[in-house]
Amino acid sequence: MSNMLTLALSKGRIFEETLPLLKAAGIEPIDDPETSRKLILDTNQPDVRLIIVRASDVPTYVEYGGADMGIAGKDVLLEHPKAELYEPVDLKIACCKLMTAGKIDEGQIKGRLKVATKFVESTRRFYASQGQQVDIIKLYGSMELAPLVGLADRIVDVVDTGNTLRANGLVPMEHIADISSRLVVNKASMKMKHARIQMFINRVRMAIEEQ
Ligand code: PRT
Ligand code: MG
Repeated sequence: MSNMLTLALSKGRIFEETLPLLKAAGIEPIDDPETSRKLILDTNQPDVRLIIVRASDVPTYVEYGGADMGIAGKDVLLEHPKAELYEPVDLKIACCKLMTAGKIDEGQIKGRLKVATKFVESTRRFYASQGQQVDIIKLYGSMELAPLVGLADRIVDVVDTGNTLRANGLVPMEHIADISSRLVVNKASMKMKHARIQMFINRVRMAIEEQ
């Protein structure tokens, strides 16, 4: 299906915030991923389809050609530093900050800092840039729990309102990076389907400027 254009994205906030941009590019999904169990969504354009994947799998699908394009948070892309991808557009959606956080009353930390996170690459680079040696503990979710039960001293996570940290007695500490979602494109697709992808990029860029 070489004339098919496939866009990979995750459901939830990225899907919701991408819909208006897709609409501006003339693309409207026929199924709703929140109610449908389908992982391949047809659109009003017979040669454009959406695939629904885990947020952290988007770079993998796009790099290896399972999708021509994808939408992924910069936090996710930073965990794939060697991925062979083009990243032509900052969509300025699903914005948040990558931060360190710890307990409000953490007191003196003895020995080497233990940091729990699913963002191992960004965490390693951040503390290396500070010249600080830390032990990184890889988790897949609910990072806020780690300091509360003594698994780690600090966490690195994305923060939006800060409500989740506050609800768990944690405070944001250091700012690591501003995060937003990016359009990523497979390198071979960019050559083979150049006109259509460039048209999509242009329409999405115009929609972002109008927002
Ligand atoms: O669930 P899964 O493991 O598949 O992936 P995911 O949880 O990363 O996906 P999803 O859909 O939750 O997030 C997709 C992308 O949205 C992320 O990669 C970020 O780029 C972006 N984004 C923007 C966020 C947030 N804001 C955000 N607040 N991703 C997650 N959060 C979580 C955060 O981890 C914490 O648990 O929301 C909580 C904090 O929110 P506040 O408002 O309480 O600070
Ligand atoms: Mg999630």
